[in-house]
Amino acid sequence: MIELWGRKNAYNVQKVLWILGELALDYRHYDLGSDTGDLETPDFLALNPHARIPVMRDAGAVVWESNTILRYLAARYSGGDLWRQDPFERSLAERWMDWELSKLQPDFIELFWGFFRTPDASRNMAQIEAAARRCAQHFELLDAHLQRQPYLAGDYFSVGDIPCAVCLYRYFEMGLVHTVTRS
Ligand SMILES: N[C@@H](CCC(=O)N[C@@H](CS)C(=O)NCC(=O)O)C(=O)O
Repeated sequence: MIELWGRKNAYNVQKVLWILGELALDYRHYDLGSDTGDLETPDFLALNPHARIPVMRDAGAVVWESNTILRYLAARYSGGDLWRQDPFERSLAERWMDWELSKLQPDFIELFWGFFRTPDASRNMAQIEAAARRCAQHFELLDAHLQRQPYLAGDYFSVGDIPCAVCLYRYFEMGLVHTVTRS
């Protein structure tokens, strides 16, 4: 049985919850993280020395880093649907995962933490607005790409769509688009 460690409201855990649902896989979930100290225990550090969630274990094999977990699950369980065998085709999905991790997510997390996780009085609005502008540029780029094709890798849903889509889900569902970028 697959096991997943990480609180459900964590950005990177949501990526893994999505693919587990997408592939209709059974799993056991341990809801932990967020300043409770439970990522610092010897048991958890033995799973992930970086003290971060998500962590997944499948038949004794431990995997951490959300996008790596996505690739693992897609490669192992999607029968080639979400993660293609051909290296070039696979790269069409994977480049968006790397882009999300290195470009989109840092700016989005700055926006999210600066706005939602910071009390009103302590918010640095100039910094928040700068992060919002950078996010808007990233989203315009995504939008332009998706004008040409329905999914990031082409005409099929792939593992490459999940990280960016989790970000977009948060952006729209949490009201950031109205509260920050249009204020
Ligand atoms: N690059 C890592 C980042 C992992 C990460 O920073 N996870 C956050 C949650 S999104 C975390 O562990 N936060 C500490 C906590 O929740 O206590 C990944 O994609 O898995």
